[in-house]
Amino acid sequence: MAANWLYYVASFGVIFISLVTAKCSDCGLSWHRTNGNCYLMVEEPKSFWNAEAYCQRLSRLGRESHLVSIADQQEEDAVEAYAQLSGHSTIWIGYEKDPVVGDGLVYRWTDGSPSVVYEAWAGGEPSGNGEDCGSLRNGHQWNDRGCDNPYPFICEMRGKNV
Ligand SMILES: [Ca+2]
Ligand SMILES: [Ca+2]
Repeated sequence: MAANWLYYVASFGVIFISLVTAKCSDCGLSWHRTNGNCYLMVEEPKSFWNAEAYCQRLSRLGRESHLVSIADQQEEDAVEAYAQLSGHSTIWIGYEKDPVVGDGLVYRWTDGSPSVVYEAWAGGEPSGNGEDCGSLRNGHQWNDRGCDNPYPFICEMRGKNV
């Protein structure tokens, strides 16, 4: 009886892991998978909007791709760890000054995620003054930069059920 019980628990574990793995297996081999989302570091520097357009072109059936959005500390930690592998001093993230709100330094995510819920600006940032697009500075903490500047960037493909 105890052996049967163990067998069922083990089977469930294998099925569960298979489902979690399958959820991200259609991102593509070069994507970095964590917490049900997939991230892709693109080394070729592009302006903010060219970077966002590049990420959108990587969308797959039912899975939108955009510049990375950072929803909470857990995702911040995951994205920082991934970003630091590349060693770039500035990397675009998908956070842009909300043109509807104007000059109020209110930001929004390009993928439509709820904004202003979680932010990790460096001290004194966002500085504004024509810097309207968000970046990761030295792999951690955020800094607004001029959107036309070309930087490497991280795309995110969200999980199917997110
Ligand atoms: Ca995200
Ligand atoms: Ca700034």
